[in-house]
Formats: sequence, structure tokens, C-alpha cells
Amino acid sequence: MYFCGMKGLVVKNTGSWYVARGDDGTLTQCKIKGNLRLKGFRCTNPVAVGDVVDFEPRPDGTAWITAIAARRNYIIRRASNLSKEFQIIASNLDQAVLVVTLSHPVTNTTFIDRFLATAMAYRVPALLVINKVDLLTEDDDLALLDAVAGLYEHIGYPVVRTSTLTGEGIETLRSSLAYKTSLFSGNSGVGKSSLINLLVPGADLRVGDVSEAHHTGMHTTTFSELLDLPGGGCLIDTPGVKGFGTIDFEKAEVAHYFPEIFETGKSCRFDNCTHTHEPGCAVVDAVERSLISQSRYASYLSIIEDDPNDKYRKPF
Ligand SMILES: Nc1nc2c(ncn2[C@@H]2O[C@H](COP(=O)(O)OP(=O)(O)O)[C@@H](O)[C@H]2O)c(=O)[nH]1
Ligand SMILES: [Mg+2]
Ligand SMILES: [Zn+2]
Repeated sequence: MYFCGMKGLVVKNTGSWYVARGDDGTLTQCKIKGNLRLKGFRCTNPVAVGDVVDFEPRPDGTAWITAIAARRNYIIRRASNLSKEFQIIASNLDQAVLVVTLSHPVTNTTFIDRFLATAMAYRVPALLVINKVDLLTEDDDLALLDAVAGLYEHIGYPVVRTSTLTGEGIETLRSSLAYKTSLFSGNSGVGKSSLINLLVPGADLRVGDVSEAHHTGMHTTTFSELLDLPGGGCLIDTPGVKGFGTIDFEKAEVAHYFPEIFETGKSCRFDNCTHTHEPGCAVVDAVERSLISQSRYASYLSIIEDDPNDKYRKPF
């Protein structure tokens, strides 16, 4: 037998199997060879949806993944809160989409800010989708919507307001996703599956699926799938992965991932200002003068206070 290696894109990860798609569109079920390991960190699942891999077909029609092509970027998270093991959620992304809602359910801003900071740390541009805007009808609700959208737009994040019920914003979202590989994330119940069903005809994802709750506990396997957009580009759906705001940042680097805090921090008296207690802190001053949002600053503090005793985090 001659070795006949093939190349493919990983389009599905079930936890025990990966599905690789070859250039001709054929799908092959693959497993990892035991010796395929990632350097630098312990990882329960070294291959991710979005990876380009070499695979070696076996007589039974399945294959071994033998190599992973260098990744442009990737997003990982802890396998569980206290775990030292990591899961790669997806790789080679053009953007990370976070779907949020301001009611039913309310997405908390710390969750949003951690997501945005983490995406930036991984050098993946983020897009914020505010879904269920049809529920926002009272003046107060509309003012809140404008305030939240305005806050993130002002910082530089693209924001799309959508409703899967009325169709508002769906075309705008469609064009923001065209020709790109986008990770789709968000708390359960915000309408991810509903949005994907509109964007990917035939996706047929279950809507209002409460069983997702079972996947949010400890030691869950990562199930993700790449779905092709009809006009070009694709979405990576990761049911059970709400977000990825749980990586360890080095305290001093957190401000780098809050663009407005980073910009303002250039005017602090001390170069190594943590924007907490130092005299002459331009950030604290800007928060007091409402030039930086209270909620963003609170999120910043919550991240730097995460685990002060943590050792310097190894670069992944
Ligand atoms: N009012 C309203 N409800 C929505 C919208 N999008 C989704 N829903 C509802 O929200 C619930 C959760 O939707 P689903 O797509 O399963 O959310 P997921 O958990 O993020 O995948 C379902 O009952 C949907 O019908 C929307 O734009 N407006
Ligand atoms: Mg869903
Ligand atoms: Zn400062």
C-alpha cells in the first residue's frame, strides 16, 4: 500500500469524531492519532472545526488525521471552570459574532465585555448582534437599545439590531457575514438557532431547545459544526458553548483589550497604571466624567480581579 494523504477542512466535531471535507466536497469521518498533540497547553480536543488537516484514509472508509495546518487564529476555553485543560472551539476565523438580547433574556454587560476582550486577545474581530428588538417597544426599552448599541459602536464594534420575528436587520446581518467564516456565540435563548435557520436554508436547527442546558455543565464535549452560507462564507455553530470569557489574562495586558481604556490610559501619570488606585489615572478620571462607561470599567475590573494569584499565563 502506498501512503495517500489527503487534505480537508474540518466541518464537524462531535467530541469523538471529526468530519473532514475534501476539495471535491466529500466528507470523511476522522479520528486523531494518539500522538497528535498541541504544544504549550493541555487540550482535550486538539483538532477544531475550521482546521485544515491532512488525513490518511483507512480501508473501512474512515481516516486518521495526521497533521493540522498552521492556524491563522483560534479560540479556546477552559474545559470547565477549574480545569487546567482547554478546548479549542474553532479556528481560522474571520470574525466572532456574539448574539445578545436586552430582554428575554437580559444579557449581562460583563459577559459581553469579556467576550469582546477575549476575541480581541485572539485577534478575531467581533460583531455584536442585538436580537429580539421586536420586544423593545416602550420608550425606556428603545432608549436602552440606543444606549447599548451606541456604547459599543462608539468603541468601534459593529452592531447589528435584529429580529427573527419581523426580519429587521437580517439582510444587514447577512451582508456582514458574506464571504467570511464567523463563529456564532451567545447565551442560550437569545435566538442563535433562529438566526442561523434564517441565514442557512435547510439548517433546520431546533429552536427553544432547553436540552442545551445539559451541555453547559462540567466536562462537556465540544460539539461544533460549520454551516455554509448560500452566498459564500460560513457560520460555525457551537451549541453548548455560550462564550469564551474564561481565559486567564495577565493583569497588565487586560487594558489592551478594552480599546477605549487603552487609549485613555496613555494619559495616565504612570506607564504601568492598572487604572485602579493610582494617582493621576486618566481612566478613573474619564469614568468619573462619564467619558468611559461605568459598565465597561466594571467589566475591566472584574477581569483584572479574576485571580490575582495566578501565575503569568503562557502564550497559547
Ligand atoms: N420575540 C422574539 N423571539 C425570538 C427571536 N428570535 C428567537 N426568538 C425566540 O427565542 C427562543 C430561543 O430561540 P433559539 O433560537 O432557540 O435561541 P438559542 O438558544 O440562542 O439558539 C425561541 O422561543 C425563539 O422563538 C426574536 O427575534 N424575537
Ligand atoms: Mg440553539
Ligand atoms: Zn490609569
